[in-house]
Amino acid sequence: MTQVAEPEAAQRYMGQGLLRKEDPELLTGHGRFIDDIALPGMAWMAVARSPVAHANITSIDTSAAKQMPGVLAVFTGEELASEWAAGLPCAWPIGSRTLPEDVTRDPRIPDHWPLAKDRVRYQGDGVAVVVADSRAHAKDALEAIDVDYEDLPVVTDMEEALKEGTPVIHEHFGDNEAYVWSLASGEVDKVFSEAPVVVKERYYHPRLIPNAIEPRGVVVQPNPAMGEYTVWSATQIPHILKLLLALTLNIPETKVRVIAPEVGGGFGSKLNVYAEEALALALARRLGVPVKWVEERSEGYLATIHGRDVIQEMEVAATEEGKLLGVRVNLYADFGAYLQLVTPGIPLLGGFLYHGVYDCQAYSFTCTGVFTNKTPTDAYRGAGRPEATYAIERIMDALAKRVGKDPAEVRELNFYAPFTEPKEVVTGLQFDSGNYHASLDKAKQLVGYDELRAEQARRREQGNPDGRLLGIGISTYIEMCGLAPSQTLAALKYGAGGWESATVRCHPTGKVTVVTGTSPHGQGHVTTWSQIAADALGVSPDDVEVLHGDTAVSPLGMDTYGSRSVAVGGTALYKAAEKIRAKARKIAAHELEVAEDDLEWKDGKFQVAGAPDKAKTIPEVAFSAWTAHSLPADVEPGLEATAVYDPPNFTFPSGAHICVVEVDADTGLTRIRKYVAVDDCGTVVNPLIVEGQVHGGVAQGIAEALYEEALYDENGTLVTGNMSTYRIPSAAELPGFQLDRTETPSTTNPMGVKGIGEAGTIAAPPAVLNAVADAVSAVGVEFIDLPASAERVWRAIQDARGGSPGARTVEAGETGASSMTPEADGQSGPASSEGGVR
Ligand code: MCN
Repeated sequence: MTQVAEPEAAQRYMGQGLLRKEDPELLTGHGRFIDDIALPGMAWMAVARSPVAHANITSIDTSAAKQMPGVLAVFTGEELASEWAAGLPCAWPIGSRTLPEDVTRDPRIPDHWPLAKDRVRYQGDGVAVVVADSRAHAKDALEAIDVDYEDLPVVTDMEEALKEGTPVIHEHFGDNEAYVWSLASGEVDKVFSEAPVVVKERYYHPRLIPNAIEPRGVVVQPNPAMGEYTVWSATQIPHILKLLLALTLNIPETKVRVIAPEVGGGFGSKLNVYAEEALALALARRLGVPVKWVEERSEGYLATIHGRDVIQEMEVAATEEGKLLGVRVNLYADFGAYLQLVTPGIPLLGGFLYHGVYDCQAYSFTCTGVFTNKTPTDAYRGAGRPEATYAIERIMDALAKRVGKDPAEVRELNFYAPFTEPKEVVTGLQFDSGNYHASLDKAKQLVGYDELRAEQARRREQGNPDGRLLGIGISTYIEMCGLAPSQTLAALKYGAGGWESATVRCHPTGKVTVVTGTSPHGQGHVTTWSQIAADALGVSPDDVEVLHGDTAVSPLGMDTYGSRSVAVGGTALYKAAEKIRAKARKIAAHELEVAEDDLEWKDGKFQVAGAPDKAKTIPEVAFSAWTAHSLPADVEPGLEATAVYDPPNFTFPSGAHICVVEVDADTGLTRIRKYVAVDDCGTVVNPLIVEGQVHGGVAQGIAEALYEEALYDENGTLVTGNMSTYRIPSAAELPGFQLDRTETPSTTNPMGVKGIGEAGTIAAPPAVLNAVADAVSAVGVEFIDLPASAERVWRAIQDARGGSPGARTVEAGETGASSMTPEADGQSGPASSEGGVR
C-alpha cells in the first residue's frame, strides 16, 4: 500500500476495504429517489413523442386532450417557445485544429428546443406536453393529441448521411456533417509509406442504450411568490444543471436550487441537460404548481442519450518484428439528430489515445461527426476511450498475427518502459506514471497464460474434437480521467472547468462534516471521502458525515463523470484537511505552550516532539476553536476550511485484462471460462469499492462485447426498443472475475490516486473480442466484430467453412447496423442457445 504523500500524516483507513456507509439506507429501502418524492398539489407531466423519425409537423390538435379527465394543461412546442432564452445546451463545441491540410471544420450546433416546433428529427422527439393530476391521467391524455406528420426521407446510416444528395437533417447546414476534427504528430505519411508492415482494419462500435436501474426523473417545486425553484433530478450533475437550466429559462441562477437525491446509476446517461428537466421547470413556472415526470423504460430507450456508434478505420505501421511505428485513425461518429451536452467532445476523449500504451513516433486521428435521424449520442461509460481501446487492442492482435508472434509478446515489445515521472507521448499528452509490463505479467501469471496457450495448441492439434474452440484475448488498456487543468479544457473548448471543491467542518463534539462538489450515484463517495478525511484528521470514518448533491448545501462543484471524483474531488478534500491541520497546529501549539515547529503530526494528533504524552487531537482543537476562550491573537474562531483544487494534469489509469473463452463451433455461443483483470488506479482508497467498480465495469464491457446493440430499421424506428429486444446480460451470463491490482501512484495529485470508475468498461470489449477472434481463427474465421453474438459468430464460422444455406457473411469492417433486426440477429436459430439472455 502506497503511503499518503503528506509525510507526517498517519494512515489508518486509506487502503482498507471498509463496507459502504451508504448501504444500510439503500438496502433497507430508506433511500429517497425521485419517484419517492410527492409534494402537495403536485401535477404529473407526460411528453407526446414522435412515432416517426423525420417529418414536418403540419398540425397538432390538443383540444381533445385538454378535455380529458384530470388534465390541467397541454402545450405544443410553439406554445412554449417564449419560455426559452436558449435551446438545450451543447457545452462542448470543441476547438478547431487544422492538421493536416485543412481538414478541420468547426462544429455546427443545431437549435435544439425542448419540444420540436415544426419538424421532428428522430423517433421520440417531443412534440407536446401534458400536465395532469396523476401520472395515469397525463398518459391517457397523450393518446388524445392529434399530430399530422408529413414524412421526410430518413437517414440512419452515417456513411449514407455523408453522401451527396442524401436528405439533409438540418437544412441550413447544407449537409449532414457536424464537424471534422483532426490531430496529427510526427511524419505520418512517410512512416506509413516506408514501413515494412502496415495493418489496416475497420471496426464498427455499435450504438448502445444505457440502462441505469433507476430511469430518469425530475420534480420541480416553484415558489411563485419569490420566483424560486427547487429542482430534484436524477442527475449526475446538479451544479452544471442548475447553471444551464437558469440560462435556458432565463431565471437568476440564485433562484434555482438543484438536488440530486439518491440516484440509481447513470453511466454517463445522466450527465446531461434534458428536455424534460427544462420542460418541468417551465411548466412549474407557468402553472405555479409542482410538476413531476418519471421516464418509462421504453420511453427512455428513445429519449435518453445513446452511446458509441462509431466506425473506426484503424491502421498501424510497424517493423517486421512488430515494433509499432505509427498509428492512423479515421473515425466516423454518429451523433444522431442533435448535439447534446458534450456530444462533440466524446470522440476526442479517445482521440488522444489510439496508440494505447505503446510507444510510437507518428500519429494521426481524424473524426467526422455526422447527423442522422436517430436519438442523440453522448457520454456513455468510458466515453471515447472504449472505442480507442477497442481499436488499438484489436489491431495489436492483428499485428501479432501478421508478424507471427504471440499477442502478449508484441505488446511487451511496444510498451513504454516503466516510468514514475510524467512522460510525454506522441499525442502531446503527459502520461502521469505507468508500469504496463507489471500489470500484464501479473495478469498472465494469474490466468496461467503459458499453460492456456499449450492447452490451446494441444486441442487444435487434436482438431478440437469436442467442438469447443478455446480463445485467449488480451487487452492492455490505458485511459485518461480527471480532465484538467481548466486551461487545458479551455483549449479544447470544453464549457466548464476541471476543478473540484471540498469543505471540511470540524464540530466541537469531534464530528466532522465534509461538503463535496462531487455527486455520487453509486460510486460510494460517502465511504471513501470519510476514509480520506479520517486519515487526514485523526478521527474515525464513522465520525465523518459527507454532504453532496444539493446546490444549496454544496454550492461549488463540478459533479461526477469521467472518473474524476477521487482524483479531483478527493484531492480537494485532502487539501481542505491540510488547511484544517495548519490552523489546528497553531491552536494546539498555543494551548500546549510550544512553538508550532515543536509539534509533529503523528498517529492522528499533534504531539510535542520528544514528549508524546503532551498532545492535542483535532476534536480537542475543534472544541477550543468553538469556545474561542483562548485562541492565538491572529486566529479566528471555528475550524472550517474550503479548498478548490484544479489539478495540473489528467490521471492515466491502466491495466491488463485477459479473457478466456470457449466458443461452441456448432452454435456460435461464447462461454467465458475465465476473466482476469489487473488494474492500476494508483493509490487505492478503498479496495472493496474499487473491486466493485471493476466488477460493474467489466460486466458492462462484456455486455457490449457479446450482446448489446441498438438497431434501427430503414424508417428510423428503433427495433430494439425494450428490454426483450435489447439484450442485456444478467448475472447468469457472467463468470466470476478474478481481480488484482498493481499500484503505480499518480504524479498528478498528492495522494497518488487515479480513477477506476470506467476502467472495466474500457478494457473488457477488446479482451473478449480478441478471445472470440482467437477461438474462431482455428476454423478459418478471419474477422469478427462487435457484438460477437452467437448468431454473428455462427454465421462467420459457416462462412469460413464454405457457406451454408442462408448464411450471411460477416466481413471485416461490416458496420452491421441499420439493416439488422433483432429477429435476424440473435433472437432465433443459433442464438436461442443463449438461454437466459433477456
Ligand atoms: N476509488 C478508490 N481508489 C482509487 C480510485 C477510486 O477508492 N484509486 C473509489 C473512489 O473513491 C470512488 C470510486 O472508487 O468511491 C469511483 O471513483 P472514480 O474512479 O473517481 O470515479 P467517479 O466517482 O468520478 O465516478 C464516475 C465513474 C463513471 S465516469 C461512470 S460512467 C460510472 C462509474 O463511475 N457510473 C457508475 N461507476 C458507476 N458506478 C455505479 N454504481 N453507477 C454508475 O452510474
